Amino acid sequence: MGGIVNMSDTISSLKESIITYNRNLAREMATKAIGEGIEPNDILAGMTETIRKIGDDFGKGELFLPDLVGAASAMSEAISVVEAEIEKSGKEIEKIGTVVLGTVKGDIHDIGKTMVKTFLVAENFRVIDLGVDISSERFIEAIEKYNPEILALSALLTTTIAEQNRIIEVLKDKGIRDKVKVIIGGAATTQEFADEIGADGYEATAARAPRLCKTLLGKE
Ligand code: B12
Repeated sequence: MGGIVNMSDTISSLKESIITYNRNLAREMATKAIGEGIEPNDILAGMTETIRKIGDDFGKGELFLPDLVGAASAMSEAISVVEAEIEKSGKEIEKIGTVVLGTVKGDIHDIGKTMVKTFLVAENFRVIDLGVDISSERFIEAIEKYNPEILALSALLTTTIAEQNRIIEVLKDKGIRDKVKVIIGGAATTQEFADEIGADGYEATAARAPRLCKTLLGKE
């Protein structure tokens, strides 16, 4: 009984830490939530709801860029705790496949992308996370180096989704389009856009990325 009360208390405090840009509290509450056995999925979902609300308020002109930076920084801190926990419990079993992941050029949003990594690692994929603002050249280099089955591209801005399209075009030009399955995601993308640019897959949430990857690899 107490568990349920604590659980919602901890998640509330975690959300509060994002609203108040309190990195220390974010770290502390994420650690506590894990200690209480709350599923990573639920921890991440709670924080996602909060940061989206902050984004909406920013969109309405009620909050400003430093607010987004502060909230994102607290959220990143909490995600790193969740990720470390997942890696710690990661079993040394054979990986399902390799995914090269990054946020496209011109775009520095990394929270959603990092969540995709977290869920994929939890489901036993090897993930090469290139980071943010990644040019098509760097994606190509990574494909040559790591030989991944999947290339995962994140984009949050209506201006940077064009870069997802461009990367697919570059893969075609280089004659390596058939070497990798390309999946896309991020707030500015849709299934329609994925179809339009000829991506192999799209998902609206990070939690569903592993299932998408397994399906594309015929492993489910
Ligand atoms: C935090 C934030 C920032 C932070 C980012 C910090 C960081 N470390 O990431 C900072 C302050 C740096 C920032 C900057 C800017 N931002 Co900003 N930002 C946001 C905000 C509030 C939250 C984004 C976020 O982290 N969401 C939470 C995560 C979990 O969600 P997500 O990224 O969508 O990812 C989920 C799914 O999409 C999916 N997913 C993500 N990637 C992938 C990939 C694959 C392959 C798959 C399968 C799934 C998947 O999984 C995730 C979880 O389920 C959004 C608002 C919003 N509603 O999204 C605005 C928002 C995206 N930003 C916006 C803008 C305008 C900007 C700036 C241009 C502001 C400015 N004037 O300078 C700059 C651009 C900088 C740049 N060049 O990239 C606009 C975009 C508008 C548009 N239509 O293009 C938004 C929508 C805010 C708004 N309402 O106006 N931003």
